[in-house]
Amino acid sequence: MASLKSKVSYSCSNNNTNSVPFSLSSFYKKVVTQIRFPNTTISPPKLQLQALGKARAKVLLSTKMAAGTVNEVLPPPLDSSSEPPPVFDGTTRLYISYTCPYAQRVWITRNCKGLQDKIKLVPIDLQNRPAWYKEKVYSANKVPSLEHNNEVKGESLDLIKYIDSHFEGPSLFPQDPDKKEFAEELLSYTDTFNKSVISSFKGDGNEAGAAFDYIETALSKFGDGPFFLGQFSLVDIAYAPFIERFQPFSLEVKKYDITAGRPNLAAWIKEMDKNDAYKQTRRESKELVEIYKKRFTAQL
Ligand SMILES: N[C@@H](CCC(=O)N[C@@H](CS)C(=O)NCC(=O)O)C(=O)O
Repeated sequence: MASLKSKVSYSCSNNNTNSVPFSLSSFYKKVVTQIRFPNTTISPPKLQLQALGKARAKVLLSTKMAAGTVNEVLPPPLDSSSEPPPVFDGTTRLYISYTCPYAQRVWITRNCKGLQDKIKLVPIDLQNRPAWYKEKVYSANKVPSLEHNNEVKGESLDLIKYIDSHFEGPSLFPQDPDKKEFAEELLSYTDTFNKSVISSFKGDGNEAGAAFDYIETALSKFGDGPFFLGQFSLVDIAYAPFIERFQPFSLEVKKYDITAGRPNLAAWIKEMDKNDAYKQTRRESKELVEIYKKRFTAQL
């Protein structure tokens, strides 16, 4: 007997019901524990629709959508030949680049909160950037930026907090004061962490081990892993796009396994790999390694 539970991903909770911190969790649990399917050759989505009937299927699909589990058709990037979108027409737009880790943080947050219908993705080709992006949208000319309520805001760490607090969907920031304080510490450490690792990739030193040790220790701070703060949060989102790049590059080019001797980090990566909202934002690690090779190997 395959239960629906194995087919529905709790994108933000990673199928780990113990870590589901959100009000939606009890709803998910109710839905998934009520419905079971016999083994069959029918593909899972079809099977789900048939077995559920229209009304319940609708509930399930919207649940999957809210949890970021429905695969979105991603729009092609806009380049110098593209017309600008009708900026400030009331649409909320998230300008990203598909390969930018900073933009990815905001994209994951949007998916995790189930805001696919509320926040429109506008990918930009940074290599062939449209002039209107700087002129009409975001004068800093970087991604990510968010067009919302007739304003455009930038800076990924500010944006993930902004989206978490200004939009519906499960809260991605802890309530507990100790965890809140540690969340801020971890968020402000992200730049130092990235710089240390990247400088070691450039061959400037050997700070990467210490930076990964910091993460390993942070992951055990409250003893309620696998996430930084027990529950999945903005902190996991802030680190994920970078660790996603550092791990394969380090292994392939530096012959250094960042998870060796770091069981908490290994468990965190494994858990993050199950997160559908995050998975939809990921690129092939081969592509990411190639980008880093171009950026760093010339300097090695
Ligand atoms: N501190 C910014 C960094 C954003 C950033 O550097 N984005 C890169 C792409 S990954 C960018 O837009 N670069 C274009 C440029 O610097 O011209 C944030 O956290 O959002």
